[in-house]
Amino acid sequence: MSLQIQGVIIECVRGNIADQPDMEAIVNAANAELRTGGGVAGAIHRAAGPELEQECRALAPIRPGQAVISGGHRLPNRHVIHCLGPVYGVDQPSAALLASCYRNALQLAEQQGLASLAFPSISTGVFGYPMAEAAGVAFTTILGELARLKSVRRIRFVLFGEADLDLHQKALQQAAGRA
Ligand code: AR6
Repeated sequence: MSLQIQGVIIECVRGNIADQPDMEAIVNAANAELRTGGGVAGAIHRAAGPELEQECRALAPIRPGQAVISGGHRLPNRHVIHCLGPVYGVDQPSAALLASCYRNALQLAEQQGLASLAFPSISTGVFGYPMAEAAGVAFTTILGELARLKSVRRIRFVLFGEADLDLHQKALQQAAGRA
């Protein structure tokens, strides 16, 4: 599914965030140390190779809501934008911190003049954020930033499962209806 809003294509697809060769940057659901891990971080670091962790050492640690940018190394993408999402119910206020991940990631992409970036559903795995709530925060935040975007023209959400994809498509439609 794909919508064009204020000149920006926003799409939801099912797949692996580490396998998005047509995107200039992908976003990592990182840990504070920017090391490899489970889920998204594991998939990205495995595909990028050990050079990614090496580069990230100088950028870590980061705080919940923050984002930093690195090269893509062996990934097909020029950059990886690493976001530390909030641990649900622990890093408070969770919604504001999650929103700031999306805002900061978009800002870094703009600073680099990137045209496309792909997000996973930050915080909804190990960090326990209920996915419907997280998707609402993600799309409301992104739609709120669209007017400020100059270089970013395509934003993709990459979801692992069919149910996750379905939920994101509904959340996007809902947020777009309100915008
Ligand atoms: N592609 C797309 N989505 C994925 C993939 C993938 N390859 N793998 C998992 N997901 P998580 P978090 C989904 O746990 O909650 C890590 O170990 C997954 O189903 O990767 O922000 C780090 O080291 C879920 O919906 O990120 C941190 O310590 C979503 O992506 C911690 O986990 C995010 O799951 C970060 O936790």
